[in-house]
Amino acid sequence: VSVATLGFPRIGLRRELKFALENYWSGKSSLAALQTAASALRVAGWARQKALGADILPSNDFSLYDHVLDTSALIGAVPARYDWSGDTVEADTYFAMARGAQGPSACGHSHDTTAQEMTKWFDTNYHFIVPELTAGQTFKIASTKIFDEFAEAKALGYATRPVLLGPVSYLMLAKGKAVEPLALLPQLLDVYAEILSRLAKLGAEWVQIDEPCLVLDLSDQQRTAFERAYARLATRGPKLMLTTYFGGLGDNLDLVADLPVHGLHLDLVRAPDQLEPALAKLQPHVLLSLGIIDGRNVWRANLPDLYWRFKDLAGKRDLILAPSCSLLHVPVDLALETALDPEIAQWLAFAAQKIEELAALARALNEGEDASFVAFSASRIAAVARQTSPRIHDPAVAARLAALDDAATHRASPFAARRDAQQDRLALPAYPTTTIGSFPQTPEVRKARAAFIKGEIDAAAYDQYLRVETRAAVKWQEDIGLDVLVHGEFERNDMVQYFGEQLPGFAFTRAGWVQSYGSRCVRPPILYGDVSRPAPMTVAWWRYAQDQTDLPVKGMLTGPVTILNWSFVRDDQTRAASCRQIALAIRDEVRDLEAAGAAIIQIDEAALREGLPLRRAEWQPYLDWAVECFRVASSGVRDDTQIHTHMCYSEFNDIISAIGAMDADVISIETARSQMELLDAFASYAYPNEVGPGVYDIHSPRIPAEREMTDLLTLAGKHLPPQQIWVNPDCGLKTRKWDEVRPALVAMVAAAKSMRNSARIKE
Ligand code: THG
Ligand code: ZN
Repeated sequence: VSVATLGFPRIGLRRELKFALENYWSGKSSLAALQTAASALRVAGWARQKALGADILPSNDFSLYDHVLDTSALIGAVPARYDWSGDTVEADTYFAMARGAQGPSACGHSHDTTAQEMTKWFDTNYHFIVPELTAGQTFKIASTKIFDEFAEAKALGYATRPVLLGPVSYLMLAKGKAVEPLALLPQLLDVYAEILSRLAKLGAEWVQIDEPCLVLDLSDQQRTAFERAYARLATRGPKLMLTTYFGGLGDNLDLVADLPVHGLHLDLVRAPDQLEPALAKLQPHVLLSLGIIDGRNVWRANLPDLYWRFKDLAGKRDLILAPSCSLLHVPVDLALETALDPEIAQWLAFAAQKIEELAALARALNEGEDASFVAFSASRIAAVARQTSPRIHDPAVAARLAALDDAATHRASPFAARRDAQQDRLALPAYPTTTIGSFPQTPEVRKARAAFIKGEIDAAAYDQYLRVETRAAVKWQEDIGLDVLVHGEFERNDMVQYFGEQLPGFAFTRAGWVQSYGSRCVRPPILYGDVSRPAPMTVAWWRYAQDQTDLPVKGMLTGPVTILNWSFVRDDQTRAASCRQIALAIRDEVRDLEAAGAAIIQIDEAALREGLPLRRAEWQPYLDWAVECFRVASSGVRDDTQIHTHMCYSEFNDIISAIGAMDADVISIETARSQMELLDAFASYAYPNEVGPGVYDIHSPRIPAEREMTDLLTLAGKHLPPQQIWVNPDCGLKTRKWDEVRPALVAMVAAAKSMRNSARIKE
C-alpha cells in the first residue's frame, strides 16, 4: 500500500503565490521574480508532501493561474484575438487569456482584449478558464511547463507523476465557436500522444490523467470519445492513472472498466458504494487508487474505521491510498490556526494533516495496526469527541425548525401586486441603475482591517475609518446618478465569512485560504453546529449609509444556499438540514432590515447553481430545498419591500423554473462575457419578475465603453421587455480598483440614460 496525492494547494502556506502574482501584474516585480517564487512554492510543496509521508508526488499540479488554462497553453489552443505568435505561449498571452489586456503593446497596435470566460470547476468554488475552440482549430505543443516541472522535480530527486487534464474532459469543458469541441478529438489526441511520449522520454513512469467528466451523465458520443481516446493513449508511453473525482462512476463503470488504462482512481468519499461494483468489473492488473480522505472538506478522518474498511482488500490487491481529489480545495495547514478553539481544531484536518492521515493508514495496512497506534488513538478520540460534543446541538434551533410552516415560504401577494406597491414606494425610472453590492476593497481598507485585527487601532478608530469610506461611496454614487445605492461593504472581509463570523455554529480560520481564481482566495467558514442569529448583523451599516442619502440604499445579505455552498459543512446531517437553519437566521436579518426602513433588500445566491449535484437525477431534490430555503429567508417582508437576488456565472436554461420559483422581485446575473446569451432562458420561460443582466464584466480590469453597454442593453431588449430590465455590473466590485470602477460606472449610468432617451424618442 502506498500513498499518493493528486495535487497540493498551489497558493502557498501564506499565500505566497498570490502576492508574487499581484506584484508582477502591477509592475512591481519582474517575470523572473514571479518564476522564482513559483519554483520555490513547488519545491516546498514536494518536500512537504514527502516529509508528511506521500510516496507518489504529483507534478504539473502547480499553476500560475489555472490548470485548465495551462492545458490550453500546452496544446496551443489560443483564440485569435490574443495575436499569438503561434510559437510558445508566453506569460503575456497566458495572463491576457486569463484576465484580458488593455492598452498599447510593443507591436504598436492598441490592444483591448477580453479575457476568456471563467466558470466553476464542477461543484467547487474554484474557477477555471473555459477553453475556446474554433472551427479549423489546430493543436500543437505550445508550452513546456509540464515537462519543465517534471524535470525540475527530477533534478531534486523526486520521481513525480505528472498531472494532465484528460483530452475528453478538456473538450467537454470547452466552448466551441462554430465547432462541436468533441469533433476535435482526433487532432487533440495527436498532441496528447506526443505529450505522453515526451513525458516517457523524460522518465515519467506514470501519468495522472484526470477525467473528472467520467462522474457526469454522459451521452453516447461522449462515451465513444472516451473509448477512442484511451484506445489511442493507453497503449504507448507512460502508464496512465485514470483519475476520477467529485462523484461515482455510476452507469459509466462498464465504459471505464473496458478502457485499457493501467490504473484507476475512484472517489470513495463522495461515492463509497462504487468500490464493490468496481472491484467486480475491473481487471485484476489495474492498479486501484482509493480516494478515501475527503479532499473537499476539513473533517478529520476516523482512521481505525478506515483501516477496518480496507484491511481485507489491502491483503488481496496492490493499492494506492489517496485523497478523494486534489487538495487544492482545502486549506494548507491546520498548524497555522493557533486562534481556533482547540476543541474544534481537534476535529479538523487540512491538506498537510490529510497526507499524514493517509500515511498513518498506509503504515497500519503495511505493518499492522500497532504501527500507527498513536495516530489511530488520537483519531478515534477526536471522532468520539466530535460526535458527543454539546457544542453541536441547540434544542431551540431544532424546535424552531419543527414549527416552520408553509406560510413562511410565501410572500403575501403575487409579483404583479408587489411590483405596483414597490413602484409606488420607490418611483424608479426605466432602466434603473444599481451595483451588485461591494465596492473596491482597496489596500487601505485591507490595511485598516488588518491593523484593527492586530490591535494596532481600536474599534472606534476602525469604525470611524469605515464610516468615512462608506459616506464617500454613498455620496459618489449619488453624484454620478445611480438610482439604487449600496453601502459598499467596506466592513466585510468576504460575503460568506462575514456572516459566518457572526453566527453561532460556524468557526472561522486565520489562514485557511483556498484558491478561488487566479490570485484570489477565500477562507470558507466551518459549519460545525446548529446555527442561530442572536443579533442583527448588517443593520447598523445599512442605517448609517441610508442616513447619508434620500435615495434608496439596498440592505445586503448573503443567501442561505450560498453561505452553505461556500462553507465547509457538517457531515453529520444533510446539507438541506444545515441550510434550513441558515435560512431562518437570514430571515431574521431580513425582517430587521425591513423594520429599520430598508425598502430594498438583496439576498445574494451567487452559489445556488454550483450547488447542483453533478448528476441530473439528483437535481430536483436539491433545487426543491434550495429554493425553499431562499423563500424562507426572503418571504417575511411586506409587498412594498423589494427583494433582490444576485447570481454569478449561472447557466440558467436548465434551472430557470427554480429561479422563477425563488420569486425574487429582481435578479441580477452575470451576462457580460457571454453577450446576453443567458437571457434566452428567461425569455423562453417568460420570466415575469425583473432582471438585471450584467453589462460590465468586473472580472477583468478592462473598462467598458458606454457604447458597449448600450449594445448589450439593446441586445437584452431583444430577449426581455425593457420595463423588466435593470442596469448593473455583472458582479460585485470588490476586486476592482476605484480607477477602474469610476469610469466604468459613469459610463454605465450614461448607457442607461441613453437607453431611456432612445426609448422616449421611439415613443
Ligand atoms: N466569496 C466566496 N466565494 C466566492 C466569492 C466570494 N466564490 C465565487 C466568487 N465570489 C469568487 N470571487 C472572489 C472574488 C474576490 C475574492 C475572492 C473570491 C477576494 N479575496 C481576497 C483576496 O484573495 O485577496 C481575500 C478576501 C479577504 O480579504 O478576506 O478578493 O465573494 N466565499
Ligand atoms: Zn456575482
